[in-house]
Amino acid sequence: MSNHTQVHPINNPVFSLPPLSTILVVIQRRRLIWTADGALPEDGDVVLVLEGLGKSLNSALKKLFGASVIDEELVKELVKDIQRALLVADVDVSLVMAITERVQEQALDETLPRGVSRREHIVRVVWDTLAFFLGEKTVPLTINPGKPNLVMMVGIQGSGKTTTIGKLARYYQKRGIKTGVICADNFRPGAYSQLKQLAEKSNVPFWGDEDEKDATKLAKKGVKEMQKKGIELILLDTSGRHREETGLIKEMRDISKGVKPQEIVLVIDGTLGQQAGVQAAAFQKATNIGSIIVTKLDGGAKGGGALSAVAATQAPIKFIGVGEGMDAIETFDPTKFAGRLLGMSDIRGLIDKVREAQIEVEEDQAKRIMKGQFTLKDMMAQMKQLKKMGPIGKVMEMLGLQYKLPEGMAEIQEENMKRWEVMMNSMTKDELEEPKLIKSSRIKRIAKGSGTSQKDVRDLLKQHEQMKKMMKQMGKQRRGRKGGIPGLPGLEGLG
Ligand SMILES: Nc1nc2c(ncn2[C@@H]2O[C@H](COP(=O)(O)OP(=O)(O)OP(=O)(O)O)[C@@H](O)[C@H]2O)c(=O)[nH]1
Ligand SMILES: [Mg+2]
Repeated sequence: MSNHTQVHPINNPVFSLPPLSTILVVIQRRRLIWTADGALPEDGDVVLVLEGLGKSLNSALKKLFGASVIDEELVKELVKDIQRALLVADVDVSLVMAITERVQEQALDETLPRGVSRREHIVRVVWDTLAFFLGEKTVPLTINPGKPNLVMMVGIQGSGKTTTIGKLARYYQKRGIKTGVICADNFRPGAYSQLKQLAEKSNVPFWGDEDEKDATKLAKKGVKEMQKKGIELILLDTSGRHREETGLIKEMRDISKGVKPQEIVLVIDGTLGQQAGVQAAAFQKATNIGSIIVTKLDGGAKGGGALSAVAATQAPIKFIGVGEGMDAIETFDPTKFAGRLLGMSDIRGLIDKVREAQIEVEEDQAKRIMKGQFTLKDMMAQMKQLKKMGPIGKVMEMLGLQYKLPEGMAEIQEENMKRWEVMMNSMTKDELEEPKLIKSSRIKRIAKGSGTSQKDVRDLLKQHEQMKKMMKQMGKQRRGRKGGIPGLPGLEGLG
C-alpha cells in the first residue's frame, strides 16, 4: 500500500513553492533519475491487488536498481527472487520456470534499444514476460447499444456471481448503458432478495419470481420482462447449486439453450489458487464460456496462482473482483496489472512515450542538471519535452505519481506553461543560458516583447530559481540515496 499522505502541495499551507515548478520538478525528477542512474520508484503506485506478490517482486527489482554492476550473477539472483515471489503466490511451478527462463534469456541480451539502459531493459523484460503470461488484453463485455444484450453468469457456489452482477450492473449503468438484472437462482434461499437489494442500491431494474421453480422458465420470463423495458445489458444470475462442476454444467446448458445469451461469463473464486485453472478448463471444455471473472483477489495470498492459472487456459479474463463493495471491480489489463505487480503504474507506456517523443535526456545533461547547472534553456527544453508527452495529468499518471491534481489544475498549469514559453521566446540566447543577466531593463523588454507583465517575468525567474534549487537538492539526495523533496510532504520516495 502507498504510505503517501495525500495532501496536495497546493492545498498545503506549509508549502510555499509555486505549484507548476514543483510539478515539473517532480516529473523531471523521476525521468532524470531514471536516466542518471536508472532508479526505481521507491514504492510507487502500489495500490496492489496482490499485495504480497507485488511487494516481493518490487523488492526484487529494487535490488537490481541498487546494484552497482549488472552482470550474469545479478540477473541470476533476480531470477531467483522472482521465482520465490511467484511460488509463494501459488503460481504453478512449470509456469514459474517458463517465466523466469524467459527473463533470464532476455535480460542480458546484448542489443539494447537506443537510449535504453540495461536496468530499464531488464525491468521491461520482467514486465513484458509477466504480462505475456497473464494473457492478452481483453475488451470488456461486448455490448451492442440499443439492443438487448444478454450476459449469463455461471460458477460454483459462493464464487461471487451475485455480488459480481451487482458490481457489473453499477459499472455499466454508470457508463450510460441501460442495465437490468434477473435472478434465475431458485435454489438458494435468499438469492432473490440478495440480488434485489444490490439492484436497488445501484438503481437498476430487477426481475425475479420466488414461486417459479424451473430455472430455465425463470430466465426466459425475466429476459422478456427486461426486453420490454428496453434494457440494453441484461445480467442473468444463476444458481451455484453445486460445489462441483458436473451438475452445474448441465443446468447451465439447459438455461443457455432456453435464453441464448450473447456471452456466458464464468465467475471463479480467486482464493482457490491454482485450482482455479482446473475449474476454468473444465467449464471451458464443457460449454462455450466466453469470458472469465476472477473474484476475491483482494484477500488471500493465492491470487497470483489463480490469475496465472486461469490465464494459462487461454480464457479471456475480463474483470477482476477486488473486494466486497459494489465498486470493487476492475477491468483486467495484463500489461497494467503486471506493472502494478512490479510497483509501477505504466512503465511501458512511459518508455514508449519517451521514445516516441525522442526525448531521451542525455546522461550528461541529467547529471549536470542534478548538480545544479540548470539554465532557462534547460527549463524550456524540459517543458517542450513534457508537452510532447501529453497532458500533465496523464504524464503524472503514467509515472505512477501518487497525488492527483485538483480538478482543473492541470489545465491551469498548461496555460502557465504556454505563458512561460512565450516569455522565453522573447529572451536572448545569452539570457537563456545565464538568467542572472536578466535585470530590470531586460525584464521590461521581455514583458513587452511577450505581451506579459513584468511581474510575470519575475515570477518565471523565481520559479526557475526554485526549480534549479530543487533539482540540485534532488541530485544531492540521490547521491545520498534518500528520497524526498524538502517542503513537499507526501512526495517522499517518489524518485
Ligand atoms: N473479498 C471479496 N469478497 C467477495 C468478492 N466477490 C464476492 N465476494 C464475497 O463472496 C461471498 C459469496 O458471494 P456471492 O456473490 O453470494 O456468490 P455466488 O456465486 O452468487 O454464490 P451462490 O449464489 O451461492 O452460488 C459473499 O460474501 C461476497 O461478499 C470479492 O471480489 N472480494
Ligand atoms: Mg448467488
